[in-house]
Amino acid sequence: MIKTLTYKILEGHLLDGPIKINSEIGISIDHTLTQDATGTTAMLLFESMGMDRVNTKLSVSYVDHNMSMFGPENHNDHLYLQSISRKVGVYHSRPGNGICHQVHLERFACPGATLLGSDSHTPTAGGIGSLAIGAGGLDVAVAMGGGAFYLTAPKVIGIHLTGRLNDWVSAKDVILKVLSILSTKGNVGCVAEYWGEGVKTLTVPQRATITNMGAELGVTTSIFPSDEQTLAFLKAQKREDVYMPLSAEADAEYDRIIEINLSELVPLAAAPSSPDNIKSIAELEDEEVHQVLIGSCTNSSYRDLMTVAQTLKGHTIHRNIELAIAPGSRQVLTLLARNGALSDLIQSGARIIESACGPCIGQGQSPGEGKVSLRTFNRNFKGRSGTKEDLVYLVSPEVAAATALTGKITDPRRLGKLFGIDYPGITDLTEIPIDDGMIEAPLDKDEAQKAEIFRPASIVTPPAGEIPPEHINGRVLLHCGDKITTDHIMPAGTFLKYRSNVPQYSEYVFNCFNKPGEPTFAQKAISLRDSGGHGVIIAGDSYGQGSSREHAALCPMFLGIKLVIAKAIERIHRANLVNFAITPATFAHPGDYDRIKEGDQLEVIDFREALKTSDTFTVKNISSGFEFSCNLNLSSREREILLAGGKLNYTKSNK
Ligand code: MIC
Ligand code: SF4
Repeated sequence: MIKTLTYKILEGHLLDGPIKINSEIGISIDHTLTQDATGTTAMLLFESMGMDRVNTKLSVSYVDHNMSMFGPENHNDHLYLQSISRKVGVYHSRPGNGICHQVHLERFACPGATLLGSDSHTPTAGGIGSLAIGAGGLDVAVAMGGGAFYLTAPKVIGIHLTGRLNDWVSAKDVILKVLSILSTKGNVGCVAEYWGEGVKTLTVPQRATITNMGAELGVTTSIFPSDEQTLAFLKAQKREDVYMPLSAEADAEYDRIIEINLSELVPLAAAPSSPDNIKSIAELEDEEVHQVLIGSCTNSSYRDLMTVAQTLKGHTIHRNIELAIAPGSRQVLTLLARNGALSDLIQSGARIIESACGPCIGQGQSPGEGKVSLRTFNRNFKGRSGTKEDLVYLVSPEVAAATALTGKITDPRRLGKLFGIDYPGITDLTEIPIDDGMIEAPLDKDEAQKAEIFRPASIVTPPAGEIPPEHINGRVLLHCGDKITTDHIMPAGTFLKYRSNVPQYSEYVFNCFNKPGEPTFAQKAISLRDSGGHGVIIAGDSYGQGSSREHAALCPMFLGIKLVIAKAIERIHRANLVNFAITPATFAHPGDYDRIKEGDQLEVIDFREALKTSDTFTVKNISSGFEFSCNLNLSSREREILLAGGKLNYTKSNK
């Protein structure tokens, strides 16, 4: 077989094989990344496994998500993370230093390395040629301890790039184009690998925009070769020592090839409320907009923000628009401050917010109801902005800047005619003053022994899982449709501050489905759990897409959910369910989904026995008197984890 770049890196890291498409493999992890919203739990689980020192080449903890600090919880988390990082050997990027993926790309990511991160946009580092994968915090904790990471040996989709982007067309338009072809569904177990002449025309930050939002495809990761562009980026970051050229073998065998001619792309948008609802800006022009937000781990590079600054320079934003900018890293913000671009942005009327995730995770800047918000972010799931009925479009920085000036969705290619604005044509800097003062190195082993971990009362050790019941005595607590995201299961935004307290956070499970005056999902689940019943979730396609947050499994586990039956379940969430002893199953006949209602009593006899050996089990719907069959697509390792009552118990007993 002629090798893809993905398989070259996988083979170089193989611990448990053999590599055969669709079979489970274990790989070694060189680097890990955690952020505060998932990292506190990851670190607590690391401790619960009895670990006291990381066993990777590099582990970094970032504080970038929970930054609003209403109440003491967020600050407590920050201090816990700082203290445990120092002790267990993890670098700690302090609040203010920037968004994990942007900072990791700038300061740590290496071509050819494997990176596992407790955040679904970890594949950003694929822009530099890392094999970078998002996972639940428990999987990352195991990798921090030196354990293998298990994944399905992927199919590789080769995305062949030719041509060169035209002025005002952006890397964001490339990934939006890919999303229009592949959609957010049906790509589980695939990697998107970019190759071809067009690759050479894209800088590392542009590539990182593409691999970042590759997460929305539902692929395991996305990756670019490492070449002259990679070397130039690393030189500017004074890290050329980690450079190595990397590419697929000539005529590598891809499972599918997608052709994209960069020269033919036009400005695009993901319309409300899915990242694959792609429209051309030309189709949307003249739609009134009230908010423009620029930043996030997708579009925070120097080039992106300089392009915005140059476009807005000397103009005031339209009277209908509120514009806010969250630069992705302290490095980028400092560069803008030093060269005067920050003052151009401020002059134009932009509100500068801190270098963090901010509004991307619903921490402020929620739009008014029915008011269109244009964002350079990567997700526009309904309600993620903090406004229930929001209308969020995802666009490039170029479209965002043009729209900020006109108050209507605007094709930036018209800016010359409208305002006499020329294409800024920003290029990356070849030399950057480096300052890692906000990245704290861990203590050495001896000093670490004496160091204390900060343990405030707001941080509660997550509960361990239970062995699955012998028989399921279940009730359907929720019957939900397609594309239920982990944001629907476990909301972030203002609830983020409860991430370190599972019992408290669990009160908000499926909050978006709760109706005023009726018992909440959590209340129904707890009363069922306490009366000895087992909660069951029935779902459609792409269940659990989006974020890697393991709380979307951990909190339902706490509420007594034992089984999820869906038409299809997304990769990271499925792994999280197994890790927390909730069995993920799929309908053998997807049509059975329509025959089940909320409140139905379901029974599975010999459920535990089925988990041991069988690939299917039969569910009896007592309420309507029919039986249906479910598939269990479990590896033998996953069976063992489920039967042990989750990965924490499994890892402890296998130490
Ligand atoms: C997101 O973009 O949804 C997040 C917040 O970064 C999550 C992680 C989390 O929920 O903490 C992700 O993408 O994994
Ligand atoms: Fe942060 Fe948004 Fe990126 Fe998630 S997608 S890491 S919330 S900036």
